[in-house]
Amino acid sequence: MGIGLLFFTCTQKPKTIPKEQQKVVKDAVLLALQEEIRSETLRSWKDYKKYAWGHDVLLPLSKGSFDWYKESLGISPIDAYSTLKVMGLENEAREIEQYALTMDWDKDMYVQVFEVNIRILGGLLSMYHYSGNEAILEKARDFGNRILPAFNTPTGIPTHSVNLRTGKKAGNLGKGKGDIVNVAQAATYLMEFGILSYYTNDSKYYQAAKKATKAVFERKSVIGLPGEQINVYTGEWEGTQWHHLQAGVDAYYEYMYKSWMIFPDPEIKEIWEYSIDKINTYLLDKYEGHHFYAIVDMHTGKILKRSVSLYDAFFPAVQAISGDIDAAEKNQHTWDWLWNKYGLLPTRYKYDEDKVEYANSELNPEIIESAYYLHQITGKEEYLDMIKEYWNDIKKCCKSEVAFHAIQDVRIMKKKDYLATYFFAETMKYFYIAFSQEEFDFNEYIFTTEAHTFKRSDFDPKEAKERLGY
Ligand code: DMJ
Repeated sequence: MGIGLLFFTCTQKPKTIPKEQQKVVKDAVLLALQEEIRSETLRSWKDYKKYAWGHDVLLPLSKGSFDWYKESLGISPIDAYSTLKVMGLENEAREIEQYALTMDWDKDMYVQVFEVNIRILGGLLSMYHYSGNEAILEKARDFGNRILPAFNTPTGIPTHSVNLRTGKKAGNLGKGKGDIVNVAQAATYLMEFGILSYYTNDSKYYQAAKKATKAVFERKSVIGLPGEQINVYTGEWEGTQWHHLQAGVDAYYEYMYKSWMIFPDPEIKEIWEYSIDKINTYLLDKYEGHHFYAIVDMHTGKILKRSVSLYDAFFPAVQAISGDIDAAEKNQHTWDWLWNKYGLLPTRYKYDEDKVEYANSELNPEIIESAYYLHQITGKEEYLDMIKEYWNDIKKCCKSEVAFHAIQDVRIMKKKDYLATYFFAETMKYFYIAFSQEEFDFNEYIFTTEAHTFKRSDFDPKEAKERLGY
């Protein structure tokens, strides 16, 4: 301890920094973090362009690229657009807009309806939202029309895949065996399809999405829970008879609440109110001081497996925005506890055995997203501190010479050669807006499950009722 400090400590009351100056100090820290996120995003984006331009995914360790299907759908750029726009990276965003205009969706390829809806349709709609470019809206409409035939099934639940050229549907079980999709694949369309209906003044998209959501909801068990996997032709629950709010179900619940925030369809609100009550009754598992949401039997509500996946960390955000702050905070603290145990979240963790079931971690955004919502809604500094810590850990474990990389095993921080497209769409966006101050007003925006950004005020509730037809 220096003499000056000793003297100070013993003889004077510690000086309190005046309020005004405190704000300046805090702002400077946030400003620096925000700038760091922006420059790391730009660095990663330049790396994508250098090594993977025109392809779906950047492989950062091998400095290569990867396409989901036989031809690229430009998933990384379309996913990245709204984030670059939020960060004010105008030249980069404009370049993607030009690129999207060159995309021809007339491809003889089967694509996964759920994945391309949240990434491509959502990305294009957000691009239209920001640019006002009608040709981009046409690209979105064309894409929407090409995946819409998937919904033409006896239940109204879309098939797993659809051919972009022919509209032919394909299951994931092979010829003649039917088609089973999980609940998220069945019913995560209300936002993108609702927004497409709003912008095109054609209700058919929202109506298809709503029919699919209702088809899942109406097949709930006697205790009011849906299952996990459903046959789109027969409407029968297949496989495990499990229910949970993890990967494979997650965004079904997310869209029930969030879509209602911009398109106040009373039927969807009713479904949400019914469903959240069942989640709280059956899935919430208070276990050794933590609030987990377990895997339960859809018919009895009995807990079958005490295991969580990192995707479930989306839920505190939905709890917070729908008004259950207490539940949201307890849930977020559980996730934060798990993060601190490993320094990142493992994909699956069995909490009654303290066992990592799937050790990979792929720069997923959910825990950051929920901390951001909680910081905005409660104003509590602890959530901002969590986000700072997540950023430091990601920097420490995942920053590469080329962009960032995923992790194969969080227990030994073994690297994985992959940079998921949502890193651009979601992860860096949530960090950036969490560290931003006046420039980004949380209350003005709504985010899709892929964090594509829309101003709430863009959607007039009266117009929405007309255009979406509810
Ligand atoms: C994203 O692609 C979407 O948020 C999806 O709904 C599930 N989670 C991934 C990222 O983890």
